[in-house]
Amino acid sequence: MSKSHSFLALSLAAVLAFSGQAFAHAHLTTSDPADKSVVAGSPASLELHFSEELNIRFSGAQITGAGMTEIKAGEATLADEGKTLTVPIPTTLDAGTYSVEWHVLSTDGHKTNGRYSFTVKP
Ligand SMILES: [Cu+2]
Repeated sequence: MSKSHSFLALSLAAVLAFSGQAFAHAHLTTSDPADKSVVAGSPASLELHFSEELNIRFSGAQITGAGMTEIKAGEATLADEGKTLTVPIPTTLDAGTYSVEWHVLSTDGHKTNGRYSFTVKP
């Protein structure tokens, strides 16, 4: 490979890496309850706001309470042009810390996942 060719290859790789970060995957931008927040009372639902439109068939969130107890959530729906994932919480959450593990498929075909937590005040 000549010098100019390897430079071109490097530039292309840099451009791809940058565009991948900027446009590609659905990133969690904000949520309600927010990460590490303390809320008064049990939330009726989770709202997760993403940077990209999601495919609902392959997107969801799992809520886990103290002692790894699984919280049964309702059926997730999309709003806000497919960028907001709403997960109903039909049960009343006791005081304590809950973790939310989300996984989504954006409409560009990329999967992302993550985790955050919030606390329900006694
Ligand atoms: Cu992507």
